[in-house]
Amino acid sequence: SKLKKLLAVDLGASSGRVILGTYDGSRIVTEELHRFANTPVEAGGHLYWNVPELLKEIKQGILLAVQAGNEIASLSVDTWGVDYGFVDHAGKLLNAPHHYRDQRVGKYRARLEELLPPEEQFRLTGNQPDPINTVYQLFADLQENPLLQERVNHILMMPDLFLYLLSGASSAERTILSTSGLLDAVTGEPSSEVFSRLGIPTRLIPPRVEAGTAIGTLRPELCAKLRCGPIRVIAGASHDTASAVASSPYADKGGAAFISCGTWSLVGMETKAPVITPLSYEYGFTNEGCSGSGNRLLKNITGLWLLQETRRVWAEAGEDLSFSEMTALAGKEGAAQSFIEPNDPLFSTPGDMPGRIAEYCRSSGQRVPETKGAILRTILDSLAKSYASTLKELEEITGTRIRKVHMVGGGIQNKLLCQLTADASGREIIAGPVEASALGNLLVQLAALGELDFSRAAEVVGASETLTVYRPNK
Ligand code: ADP
Ligand code: LRH
Repeated sequence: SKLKKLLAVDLGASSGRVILGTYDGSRIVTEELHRFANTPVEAGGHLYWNVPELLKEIKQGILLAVQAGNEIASLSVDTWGVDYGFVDHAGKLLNAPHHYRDQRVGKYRARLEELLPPEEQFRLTGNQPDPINTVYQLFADLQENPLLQERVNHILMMPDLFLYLLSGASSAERTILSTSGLLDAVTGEPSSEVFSRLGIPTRLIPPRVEAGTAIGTLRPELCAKLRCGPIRVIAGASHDTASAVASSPYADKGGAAFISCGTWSLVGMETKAPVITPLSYEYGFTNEGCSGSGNRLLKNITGLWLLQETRRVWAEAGEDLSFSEMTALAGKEGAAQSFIEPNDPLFSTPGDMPGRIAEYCRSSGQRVPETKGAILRTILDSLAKSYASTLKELEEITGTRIRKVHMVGGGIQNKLLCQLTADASGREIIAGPVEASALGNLLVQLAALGELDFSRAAEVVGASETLTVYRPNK
């Protein structure tokens, strides 16, 4: 049969990429056509997405695909959760969208939680209350600038915004919207309770679409400029984590957990329905949507962000180490002597991670790691420990025994981290794919085009990717 060629645009914090997928009916061959920085813009003490620059890079990726003679059937965009842009009544993007690490929300958090206490947010939406969530950001924006209510026609979550800028079609895709803290856990529709308590009009959310909906085609002007034929634009599993889970090669979802390992580490399981119990709340789990009908029960753990910021700070101080050099340094160290709690708020904003790690160890009465290797080992061992305890919590919450753990994402290139995770958890780790979000993005597009029955997704991933198994050392 004819080869199908598709583009996945995956906008991660460590980089954005445009990946070409070629599907022959049983395997997907991926080729990275374009990788670019996705650095938030700092202006006036605030952090924003650089939308024009990213759009330029996405177009460049499409151009590279076309110039190489590929006939592209469709494309889709996935990004991290929670962020959004405002669209005015004329259909224009209003303002630069904020990045969730921006600090404006702090001022309005107490007011929001007075109107809608955290326990109630969880009960209503299934989302773990977190000041980065859309609901917190949106409330803060509308409080800070009440005129916005009149000027804004609707919001678009970031993947939906890029799809809109590429196609002109507005949609609210479910997986990305499921990170917002705005949806009713039972109906999957905007929670009237949440919106009315916070005085936010529900009209701000465009019509919902399921993951895998063809919403339009690339704008004709753009096709003319890029000299390409019509390219379908598909709302995929637009949340990068939903895409990553969609490409996790599970044999059996029942006894398997995932660790999506990138800037964040998302540790969780697929369940049939949201798990909203006092214990899942207490342990800090959230419920998000899968492509298809399932639920992602997971915990957001501050992940390789710790390494990214450490790397940046060291580079600024004159020593530019690659991630593989950092892994090698950590590998020469013995096991960590001191541990951090990755989710401590101390580590959530950009800054001097090595300094903050020292501060954390000092104030918790632990030895302060002195060398670069020791600092890196503290980060990696702490992450592995945190994954291990989260897996135990998952077992407790769901009453299932986790027999296998699929680790996916860029972080699995850190073989030390994979092995430490196997050791700390006492479980077998199956690592792969690395570009899980892009691959999931492609799989959902193929299903939307009618080229793939999604129940075969794991089989296709298995045929396309090399998986590595890590067994726990005693
Ligand atoms: P995101 O999608 O959030 O941008 P990725 O899934 O691309 O993140 O993962 C990025 C992380 O992968 C980096 O922070 C880094 O820790 C890790 N990584 C990337 N390349 C390597 C490498 N060659 N060796 C070890 N780790 C790597
Ligand atoms: C991972 C991720 C995660 C959260 C966070 C904001 O990239 O999407 O699932 O939503 O970013």
